[in-house]
Amino acid sequence: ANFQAGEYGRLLKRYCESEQHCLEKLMKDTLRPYVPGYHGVVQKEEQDYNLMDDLLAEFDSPSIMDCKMGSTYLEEELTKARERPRLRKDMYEKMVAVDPGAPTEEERAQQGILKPRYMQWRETLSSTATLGFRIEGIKKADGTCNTNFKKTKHREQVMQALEDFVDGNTQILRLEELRSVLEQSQFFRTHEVVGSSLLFVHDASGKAKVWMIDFGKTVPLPSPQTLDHRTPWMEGNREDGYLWGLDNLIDIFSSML
Ligand code: 4IP
Ligand code: MN
Repeated sequence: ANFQAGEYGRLLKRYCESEQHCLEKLMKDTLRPYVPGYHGVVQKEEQDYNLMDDLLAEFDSPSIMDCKMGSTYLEEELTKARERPRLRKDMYEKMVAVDPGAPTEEERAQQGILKPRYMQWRETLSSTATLGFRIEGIKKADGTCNTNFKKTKHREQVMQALEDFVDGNTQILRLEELRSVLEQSQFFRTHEVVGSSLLFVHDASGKAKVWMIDFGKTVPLPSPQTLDHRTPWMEGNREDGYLWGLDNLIDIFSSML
């Protein structure tokens, strides 16, 4: 597994160098209140971990939702797949399990697909391609867990899942505030943020918070390049659509409440 419980409301996440670098920089950025507190690298049974705050520690039977924001694969993965194409049998199998008709004839013959092809297919199957974000999973206070959102694509379907998660706790979050902090953040301007999620947490007491998590594929841009995170992606521009996705998410939330 990727996680282990730590002490004092902290947890250990399997070490990833990009994530370490991001969290270190984020501790000094205006985004700090929106990311898990970071406490450095620790070793346990020969394995390195990033030590960070357990975001759930301050909640009582929390409901949790993970939304993956913006694009899900790095441009570098496209280049790699072109230079050294590597057929992924595991991804082919995951694709067939969801939609037996999805692979092309060639892919069927190879029983394998390239990673960017799989990632792009996942984006168009879900709401990522049209709304710039997708729901990955929801765990409710009563213990029920739903990770079956691979085909949750249309605005109405997304809204229904969000309504189910919010469960009348309308106070849920201050997403506009997060958006304006993102728009001001030096870190955000200078990084390609891929495969990162927003973690929403609320509990029966009415307490509700949102954090940015998962920085394994968040990488610094060569200076002086910056991103606005809204311009449509074109190969080479490295735009990730993060704020475009957040705009849509805010829009859907506001039409619900
Ligand atoms: C997974 O596909 C996720 O996209 C992972 O992203 C990704 O890991 C996996 O790639 C890919 O197989 P499913 O969600 O459809 O199972 P995340 O870790 O953000 O959930 P990467 O390595 O891109 O972060 P592989 O290459 O690890 O299998
Ligand atoms: Mn990952």
